[in-house]
Amino acid sequence: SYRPVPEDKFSFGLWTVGWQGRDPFGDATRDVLDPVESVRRLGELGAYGVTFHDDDLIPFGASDTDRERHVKRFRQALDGAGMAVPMVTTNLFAHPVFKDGAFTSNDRDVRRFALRKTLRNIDLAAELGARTYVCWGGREGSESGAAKDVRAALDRMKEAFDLLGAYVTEQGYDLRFAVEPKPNEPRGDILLPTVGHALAFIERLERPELYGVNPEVGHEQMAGLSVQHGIAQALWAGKLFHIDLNGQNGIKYDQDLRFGAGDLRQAFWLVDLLETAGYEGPRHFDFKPPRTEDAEGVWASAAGCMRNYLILKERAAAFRADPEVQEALRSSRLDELARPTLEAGETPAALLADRSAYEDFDPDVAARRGMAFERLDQLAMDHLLAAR
Ligand code: GLT
Ligand code: MN
Ligand code: MN
Ligand code: MN
Repeated sequence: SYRPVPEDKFSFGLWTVGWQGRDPFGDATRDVLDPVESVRRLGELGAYGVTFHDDDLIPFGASDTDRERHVKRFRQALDGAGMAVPMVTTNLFAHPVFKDGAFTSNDRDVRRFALRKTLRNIDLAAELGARTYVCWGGREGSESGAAKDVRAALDRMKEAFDLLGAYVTEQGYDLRFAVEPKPNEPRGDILLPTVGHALAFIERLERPELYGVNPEVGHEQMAGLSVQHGIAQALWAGKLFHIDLNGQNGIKYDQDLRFGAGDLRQAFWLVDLLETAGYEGPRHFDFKPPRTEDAEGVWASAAGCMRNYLILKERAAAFRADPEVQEALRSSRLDELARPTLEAGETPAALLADRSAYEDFDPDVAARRGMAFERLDQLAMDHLLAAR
């Protein structure tokens, strides 16, 4: 059965099911959704956790008393539904003050305000037991060349992340940061546009171990990149702290479709990767139920995300378990790729002395060997389509 259970570690952002359908061309098509209702419904559907931006829970500018009231109701809803808060994030993009960015706004006072807004919400994240703090810098970027000195902006970005890292360390919070890349939208070009850019940036920080990435399926695809490759490299670097699962059809606006919609084959390989690489974090959905849907359509869309993950998980496991697939993998020499190219302790001199590696190696013979990838991929296709 494809019924989600808490052990599956499915989580949803309050802003996903709560999206009212406002887009650049049209007004909201759905009513405001009470976070308390979202917690209850998601729990009933089988999710184990919810995530949120400060402003999803506590309206921007709310008084301290209102803030406490919102948090208290939310806590009660979590307890009632047995739901966790694995991740929290900051809204540094909706209010007009962030029109030129937050951590990298040209305006210094805006940058200081953004840091304070983030620190305040980190306290709440720690209080609610979150282990990951996502930073999506959607407004950090530009539409024109002279508007942003990118090297200076990266200095400011580093300054911000270093400060956040120092803060959680001082406070003793068990919280790590996950940078979420996106190539464009809402800015013409966003800083840290892909997983690769983010991974390189992290290594320049004071405490790199505190930072990883939160890749979003559709965001890599918007850049025309392979999600499977990006996520695999993040895993290889030990940096896949969190993930935003959704669907996207190629290089166009950020579609945020439910997981499994859009590029189904990439979704299949992604699930195969997460399930075989030992990723233990939340399977977090960051999607937008299309604005054509009413309230029931929203819950159908959320349920579809989890159902599709479970179907793909089953299909990927069947693929890996199939003896014919295992044989095909050997024919494609995947086992050989896993073997180091040099013998243990082999030196450059030893390689130079190995005549079989060069003088006696016949590139023309090796070039004639087929890789047998087509048969292998068809087996995957058969499993994906449940034709085997
Ligand atoms: C916003 C964005 C997402 C980010 C969220 C975290 S907010 O909806 O489109 O991709 O993950 O800030
Ligand atoms: Mn996202
Ligand atoms: Mn998106
Ligand atoms: Mn999104």
